[in-house]
Amino acid sequence: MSAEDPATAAHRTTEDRSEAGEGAVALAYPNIALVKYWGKRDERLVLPWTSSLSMTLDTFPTTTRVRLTPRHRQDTVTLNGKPLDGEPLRRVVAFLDLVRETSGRPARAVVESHNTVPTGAGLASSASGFAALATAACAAYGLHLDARALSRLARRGSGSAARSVFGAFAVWHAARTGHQDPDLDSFAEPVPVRLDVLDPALVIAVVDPRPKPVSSREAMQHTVNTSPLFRAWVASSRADLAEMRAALHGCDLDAVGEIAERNALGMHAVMLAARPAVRYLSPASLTVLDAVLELRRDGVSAWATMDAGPNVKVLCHRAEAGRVAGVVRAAVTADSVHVAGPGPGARLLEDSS
Ligand code: 2P0
Repeated sequence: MSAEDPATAAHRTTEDRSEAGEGAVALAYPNIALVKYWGKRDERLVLPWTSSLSMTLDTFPTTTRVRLTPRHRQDTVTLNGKPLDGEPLRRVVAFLDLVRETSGRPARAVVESHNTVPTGAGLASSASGFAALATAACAAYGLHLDARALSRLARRGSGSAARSVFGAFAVWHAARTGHQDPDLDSFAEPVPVRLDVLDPALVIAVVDPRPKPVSSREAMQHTVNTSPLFRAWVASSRADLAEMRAALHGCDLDAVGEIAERNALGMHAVMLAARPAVRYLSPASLTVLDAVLELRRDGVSAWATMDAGPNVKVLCHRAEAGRVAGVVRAAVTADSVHVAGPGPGARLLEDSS
């Protein structure tokens, strides 16, 4: 086996390249919402009822390669080396169809994605997954989008992916300006925060890494359709977002944590009121919540948030993350406890061969 001479590679023609497969590789990180997204007003366009705000992490990235294969009649998608099928495959193919329609290039693709986070366990794997896919697919299909347009596109794959296009803190607008085309009006953008002053960390307690029994997509629509508390959730979420922005602007971690914790508990309350109830929290989740309460009683700024799964993320100061992780680890037989800080937005990697 001999490596290709770089000079030869540089002189390959466009035709040669498309035979070999034009491609791109992208990296994106998950995000954890401090003001949650739970409920769509338009399922096809993935338009949410409420705006949400999150922190993109610096751990658990997804790397995705997209290679065009004009001679193939179908897309091929693998996740961690295993072929996707069923609903997960359908979602990726529908997303690629959207990219094909927008770019005017009908070629099918081979998608290879690698997640470093447990998939489907409420640890935001679809956020990093679709942010990486959107970034790589745009490059592979020659679509030049600015970050806002890229976040709009990523949104169509998975709502929370719109936020992972950006690093650190980002807000995803349900509707930014009341523009007559709601698709154009719902995108994410960065929320400027003085990270050195806020000094945030999330201690992630993986109490159960197994995929959730009900997908968040299904669970949130069931909540919209049946929970009598849903209207109240929409109203309280709007108020939480306004207060969260002020707390972030003031670099007030206690206020950020207090709003995040009540917002997460409110989301779970709305789910619990659905008929039948959607219950993601487990006894271990509640044990971690008790430990967090105990930490606060001891004067540690620690606040919990939970997504569509039993795992708990504890917001605290980076300087205290080791202590918080120790307390959480002692409280539950957590599979693993990780400390994450604010991470970067989605980006293309150099190796785009
Ligand atoms: C969030 N979650 O704001 C909320 C909190 C889970 C709980 O966004 O249907 O995978 O693909 O738009 O983005 C999970 O929902 O749902 C989610 P779809 P997604 O992070």
